[in-house]
Amino acid sequence: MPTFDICFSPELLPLFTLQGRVAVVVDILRATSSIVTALAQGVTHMVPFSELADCRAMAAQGYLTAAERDGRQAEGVDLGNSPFGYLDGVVPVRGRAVAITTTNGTRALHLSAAADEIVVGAFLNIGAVADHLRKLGKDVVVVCAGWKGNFCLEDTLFGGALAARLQADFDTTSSDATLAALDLWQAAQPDAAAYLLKSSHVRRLNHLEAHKDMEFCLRQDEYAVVPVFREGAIQ
Ligand code: 3SL
Repeated sequence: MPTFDICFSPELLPLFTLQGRVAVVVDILRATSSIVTALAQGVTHMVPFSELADCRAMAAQGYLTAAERDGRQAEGVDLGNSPFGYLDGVVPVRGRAVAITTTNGTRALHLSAAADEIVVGAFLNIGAVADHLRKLGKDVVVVCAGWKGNFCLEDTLFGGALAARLQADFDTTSSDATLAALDLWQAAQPDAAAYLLKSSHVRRLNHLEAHKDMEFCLRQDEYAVVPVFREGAIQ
């Protein structure tokens, strides 16, 4: 039976062997939720950057640019990091390519480069991701983007929710990280959104009046897309 493990922070990645495994990169608030939403809305592909200047420069090649720093849209780009940027029609996105940079999410994608496949996960596409992982049948590591290297509740909660969906097909009992995330997911029931109100990132987003984003990012199975990061692009 393939194994299921969770890396609570990108800083812990040196302790994991990604080769031979599938990495599911997750940044529930909000990078991977926005990427999943963007591709579900007809964005052709996205190129993640670590540096703001590299992201901005892609405008010259016809890309839309999306950038967040400290929870706010960066200067001089088309979109921030809210999933609603891809839904509200203010910037038409269908058929466009997007260059994106965020504080933690795009960094976690790049740091997972050694994995056999890098899947972009969110509550919004959790069922589709689970089906995809069952088909691949390989060992899985959920890579939590966290916040500036720290553990965060919402990404860990996603790890627990995904493990709960895969318990029949994967070994979810050999890793203490997975066991802890499964317990956290149980503790968060019956209302994971209410549970997450106490998380530091939700407090940060509330401060930025992004409560609507938080509620949206916690919806499960909204989209069937399974974005994969390969050869520099997510599609
Ligand atoms: O750090 C990130 O990658 C972002 O998702 C953070 S925020 O939700 O836009 O504040």
